[in-house]
Amino acid sequence: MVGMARYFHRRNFWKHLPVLVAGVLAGYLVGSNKPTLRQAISTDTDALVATNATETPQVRAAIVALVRNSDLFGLRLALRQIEDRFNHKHNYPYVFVNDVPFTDEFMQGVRDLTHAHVEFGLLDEHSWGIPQWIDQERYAETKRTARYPHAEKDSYRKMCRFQSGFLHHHPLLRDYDYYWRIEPDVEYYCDIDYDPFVFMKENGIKYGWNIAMTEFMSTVETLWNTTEQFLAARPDVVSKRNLRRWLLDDNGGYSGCHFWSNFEIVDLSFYRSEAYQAYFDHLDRAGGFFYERWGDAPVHSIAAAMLLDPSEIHYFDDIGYFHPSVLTCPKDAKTRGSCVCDSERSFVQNGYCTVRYKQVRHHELHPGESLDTVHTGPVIMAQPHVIV
Ligand SMILES: Nc1nc2c(ncn2[C@@H]2O[C@H](COP(=O)(O)OP(=O)(O)OP(=O)(O)O)[C@@H](O)[C@H]2O)c(=O)[nH]1
Ligand SMILES: [Mg+2]
Repeated sequence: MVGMARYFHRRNFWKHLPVLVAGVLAGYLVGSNKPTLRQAISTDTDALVATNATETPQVRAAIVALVRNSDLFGLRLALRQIEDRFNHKHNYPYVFVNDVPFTDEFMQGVRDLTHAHVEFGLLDEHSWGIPQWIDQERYAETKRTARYPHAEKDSYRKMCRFQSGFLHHHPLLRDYDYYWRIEPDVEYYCDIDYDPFVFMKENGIKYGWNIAMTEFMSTVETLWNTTEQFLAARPDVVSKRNLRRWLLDDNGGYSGCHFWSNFEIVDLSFYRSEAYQAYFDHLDRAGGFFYERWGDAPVHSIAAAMLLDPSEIHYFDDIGYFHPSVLTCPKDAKTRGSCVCDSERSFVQNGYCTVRYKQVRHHELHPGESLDTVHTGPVIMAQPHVIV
């Protein structure tokens, strides 16, 4: 509303009035109040309901991040883009949470970039601590000897555990049915001219992703075994149709394939379900968030793959996106449309986990994409993921 009032006060409004009237009239004549077909380049080919962008939130949803005060600049970069590419049309609220109080500078710096409602929250010790059943000596030994990114950090492990099991229960998220996760320094390369929340709701989609790749296997050495114990103990929660085949390699071992959770759009009823909670509790008790360095991305992904029907999972391959070191970009977007990215620079789109996902879901493969030709070795990452 604030934006609208400003617009009316600008001289531009009067200049554009004839065009606006003509547009409204034309829209009325062609029946623009009916849903129009979504202009998507998506190859996720399940039968999907068309959706329309709207000016006010249609779904109880929020854009959410766990962040540090020191992330202000990176978050402002990300926020500017998500506002320009999507949220200025919708005004979905933002929720930011932190393990220490946000500074006034941080809160102001975020609020300066949006008209949407913004809330800032603090975590409790229960959701951010190291549980009392963790053997401190064993954990210290892991931190001392492990050789993978963030191996020595308590905070990174607490972050992964929090995002796996607690973020969706935060009191500030209580009134929301969906969230869209963002992170500092991510970029959005294309206009998003439909509402992914409405799209998910209308199509019964519970988990939306757009980057898939393999995990550093030394961070998840026992994750799959621990999962299998759970699945054996709780066959009642395993989806009859599931993406188990995507999680396993040709030898039946854990492939490490996972959806990157720095971008995920989720129907929170999934994470708040008894099945997901039981899975998280089982993992948490096993201690792998600390004895290894289980990430929220593989945890969310295994849960989505095993507890949801594949039709409840959607690949948002029409959303051009970058998280430091990895990008994804709609095919052929380099020279047309609103995107400013080049899919040829994306190694994940033709990567093993994406192609295998499409194969398992029986998606049409693009020319040149086949499991015989994709890169199957460990993921090659830029700094800071170089292991010394
Ligand atoms: N409040 C708070 N947020 C954190 C902490 N550690 C990480 N985060 C946030 O959690 C999210 C993920 O952290 P990142 O450091 O980006 O983790 P990552 O993307 O797996 O790793 P990088 O590739 O190194 O960026 C980001 O939004 C961070 O701001 C922490 O100790 N406190
Ligand atoms: Mg990150």
